[in-house]
Parts: sequence; structure tokens; C-alpha cells
Amino acid sequence: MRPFFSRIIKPWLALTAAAIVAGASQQACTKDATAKAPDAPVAAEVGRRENGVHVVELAVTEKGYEPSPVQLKQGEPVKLVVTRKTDMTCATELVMDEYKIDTKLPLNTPVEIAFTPSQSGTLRYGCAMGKMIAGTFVVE
Ligand SMILES: [Cu+2]
Repeated sequence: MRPFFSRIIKPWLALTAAAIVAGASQQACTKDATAKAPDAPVAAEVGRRENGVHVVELAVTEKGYEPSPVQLKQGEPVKLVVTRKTDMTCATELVMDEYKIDTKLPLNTPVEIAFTPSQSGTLRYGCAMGKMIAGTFVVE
């Protein structure tokens, strides 16, 4: 009975406990961040509103475009203020084909990019080399 318990039941108990813990933390995450659409990427609500314009500050760091994904509203004008803070990556521009944006990002200089998302869904933008380094907007 003892060896059986140790070999089979104990690992099983450990696995069950781990599954319960994982399940609980997953639920907490879902509740916090993705209450509206559990399947969509977790888009942060960031920025401020100025005269009907959604102003979003982005930085380009060693990790890429930050923050990402960012939540935008369909039909609401957006002003991105993008500051490239690193010279260590190829993300020296911001390219977003859907809105014909192709803007150079000089180092440590805030650059404004304006557009109005006209369709809901996910918008991918990135560097000039096929968006190898990329960020996303989730338009709702
Ligand atoms: Cu690149």
C-alpha cells in the first residue's frame, strides 16, 4: 500500500493541486483584463483624451514598441506620440500599411502620428522590414 501510494497517488495529488492552482490564477487573469472578450489579446486602455482626440504615447525600446497591444476606438481620432529610445534595434520607423503610415523615428525625439481607425479589429504596425519588430492596436 505504501509504495503504491507514493508512486501513483502522490504524483496524482500533486498534479491535481497544480491544475487547481493554474485554473484559479487563469480565472483571476480573465476577470481582470479580458472581461469583454476573453479570446482577444489583452489590450491596454492607455492614453488621454484631448479635444476628442485619443493621445497615446508609445516608446520604442529594446523590447520593441511599448505598450502593446493598445486599445483604440473605431471612429475616434488618434494621435500617437512615438519616442524611439534605443539605437539597438531596426525599429527606426513606424509603418502601418492600412493607414499609409510610414514615419521615421529620430532617436529621443517625440514624433506625432495621426490617424482615425475606421474599422474594428487588430491593426499591426512595425518596422520597415516587414514588421519584424511589431506592435498592435486592438480597435473596438
Ligand atoms: Cu526590422
